[in-house]
Amino acid sequence: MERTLVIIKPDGVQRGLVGEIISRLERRGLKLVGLKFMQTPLPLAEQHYAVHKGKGFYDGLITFITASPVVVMAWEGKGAIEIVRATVGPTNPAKAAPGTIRADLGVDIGRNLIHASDGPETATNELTLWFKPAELVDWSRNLEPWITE
Ligand code: D4T
Repeated sequence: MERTLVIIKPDGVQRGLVGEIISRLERRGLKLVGLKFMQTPLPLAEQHYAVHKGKGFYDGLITFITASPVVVMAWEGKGAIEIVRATVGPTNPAKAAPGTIRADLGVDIGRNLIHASDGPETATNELTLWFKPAELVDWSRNLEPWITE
């Protein structure tokens, strides 16, 4: 079953949107398999956003992501990566469709509330970066047949 990394960024935590965001992913039918609340160490932030190093928004992005605690989660489900990306909406909340987390709760690309892995390889790498193996939990939901055929 596919797994993906989701981070509620400092703006989501500061604005008290943790419950709302988790609730939307839960109600979608995805299964939570990892969850922690933490202050992001600078080296971890730099590794996570290494692909953006040198871009105009990079310094601000690193300052932002390390400014305040985040909620880090692993979600599991059939097609979980794509489903989470669609639920979250595109990077810029101003361009996101109503109904997505970023459109409904945000307005600014630099305060877009949430991170979600963008593909299978990224998901694997990011889950390894943010979670120790023992922090990811295998468990069964009795209602699984009512969510996935
Ligand atoms: P993350 O990685 O935060 O889920 O965002 P996305 O996957 O949707 O988008 P991204 O990697 O392209 O951008 C990472 C992060 O940088 C911020 N950003 C991005 C910004 O502040 N200004 C910009 O012009 C861009 C492109 C927002 C998300």
